[in-house]
Amino acid sequence: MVQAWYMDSETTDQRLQHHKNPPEYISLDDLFSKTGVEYFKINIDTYKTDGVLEKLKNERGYTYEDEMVCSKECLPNYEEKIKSFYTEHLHTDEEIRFILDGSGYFDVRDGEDQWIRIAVSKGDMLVIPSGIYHRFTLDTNNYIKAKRFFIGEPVWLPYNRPADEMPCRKDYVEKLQNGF
Ligand code: KMT
Ligand code: NI
Repeated sequence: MVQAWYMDSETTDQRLQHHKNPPEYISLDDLFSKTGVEYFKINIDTYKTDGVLEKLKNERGYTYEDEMVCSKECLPNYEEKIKSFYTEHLHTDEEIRFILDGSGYFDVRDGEDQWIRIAVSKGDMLVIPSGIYHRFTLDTNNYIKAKRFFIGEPVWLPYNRPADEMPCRKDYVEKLQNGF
């Protein structure tokens, strides 16, 4: 079961859990209503034939997909990449990730600017909305393999915070205020 929780503000290793004391979990329903982040459970053993992922892709118009592996061995410029993933940023499009293997943390800001940490592993699919401030880190397993999806030609460009004047950010803030 995927878990999400509010983070502490300790500056220790980003790969640790960073629970508050005591831990403060957030349900997937609350995660969606507070941030617009969507979660889908995909059966890792049957997804190639069961039609669930195919239906999602068709409904949402995901026309592009590729796979990425994050580990010391597989990623060129590993340390630099990891640093840029963990720098708070937003995108002009959704960030869609389906975890095939390994694990990691996606951190997203809620409407009160608090970090929520989402622990993803095999079979978890996340849709992080355009315009939300977020970041990614590996956990202490130091390994994740994920499919990335995109509507049309992929644009992976991160815009580091502050990016408050960008139209996608303004659209997102409006949705935060009016509901997703
Ligand atoms: C991103 O954009 O932050 C990433 O792709 C991180 C790795 S995907 C599991
Ligand atoms: Ni991103």
